[in-house]
Amino acid sequence: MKDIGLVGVSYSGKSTLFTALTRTGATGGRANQAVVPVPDGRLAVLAELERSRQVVPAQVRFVDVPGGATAQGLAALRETDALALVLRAFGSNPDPSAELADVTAELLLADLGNVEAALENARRRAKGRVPQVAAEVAALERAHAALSAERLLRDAGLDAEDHRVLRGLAPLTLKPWMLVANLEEGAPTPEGLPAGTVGVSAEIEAETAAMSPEEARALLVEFGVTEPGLGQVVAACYRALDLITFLTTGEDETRAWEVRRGATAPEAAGTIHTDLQRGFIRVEVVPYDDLVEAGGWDAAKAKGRLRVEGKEYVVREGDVLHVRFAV
Ligand SMILES: Nc1nc2c(ncn2[C@@H]2O[C@H](COP(=O)(O)OP(=O)(O)O)[C@@H](O)[C@H]2O)c(=O)[nH]1
Ligand SMILES: [Mg+2]
Repeated sequence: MKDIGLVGVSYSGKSTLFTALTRTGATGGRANQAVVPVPDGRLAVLAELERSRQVVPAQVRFVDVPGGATAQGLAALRETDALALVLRAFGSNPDPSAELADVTAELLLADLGNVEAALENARRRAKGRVPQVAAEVAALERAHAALSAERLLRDAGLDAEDHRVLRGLAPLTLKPWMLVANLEEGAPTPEGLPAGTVGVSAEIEAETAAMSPEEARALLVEFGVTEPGLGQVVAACYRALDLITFLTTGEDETRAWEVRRGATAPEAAGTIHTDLQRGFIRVEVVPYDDLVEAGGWDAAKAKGRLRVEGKEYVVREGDVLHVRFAV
């Protein structure tokens, strides 16, 4: 499961958004962590076709990092897989674009400080003329140059070797980011923010956290909150991660699984159970759209829409998989 860190200036509504997210079925974890199901319309469709008794969505974990932009807060953010930048678009004189610039500057500065320290250290070690250290220095110099020019590391054109060197530093500007505009109830997402910014009214959504789904919907409608903003936040954060989702379906359950982009069929099988990877023989694949068009797994098979793939197969977004294995 991937971690998404909430980041933003004070009073932008991070903790309020966090409370709202706990409404969507968050369970377990620590007080500042919420495990949230990822909305996926495909699951209900498959479950209906295959008469599944249960639906199990993919999950992401949101972290409301204590300490904000303090060293401790930034260290906690480094451990996450992606950041959700929460921008205040409610209350008096909101200026989410300015906030975005401020937060970006803060994260750039945090990375610059880290890279600078690592670079100094590597330069000292490079005096021993060890070739690996020279490569490390070169990578850190590239990162340093980008950050000094106020460029996010993920936009700096770094190569695989640079990424390898930087991995231990877990730079914040190398992570995928998601922008969330925290809206006045019923107000539209303000103009001027980057494409892909998701709007949500965290406070009203948080107020519904303890309500039944019906009560919650009624209150949201009353406040003119018709867009399912919270679900969009979760879905967009999940999309920002470099993941693909494959599906399994049957009478027991229809389920979404996350796997890194580029994963092979045995690796995907391993996310279901290690036995499935160890004893992997082959996988039966029907892309989701084909399965729905055919009217179910058996119908897809009868119509020749089912493919049998081996160990080299690279799983695609929306593949419905049935792993054949023997242990
Ligand atoms: N009107 C309105 N107020 C909000 C909204 N979200 C948060 N607030 C208020 O803004 C203040 C700061 O929110 P909080 O979540 O503690 O911000 P944080 O510092 O980013 O964690 C609180 O008084 C919230 O009630 C919102 O969507 N609409
Ligand atoms: Mg807070």
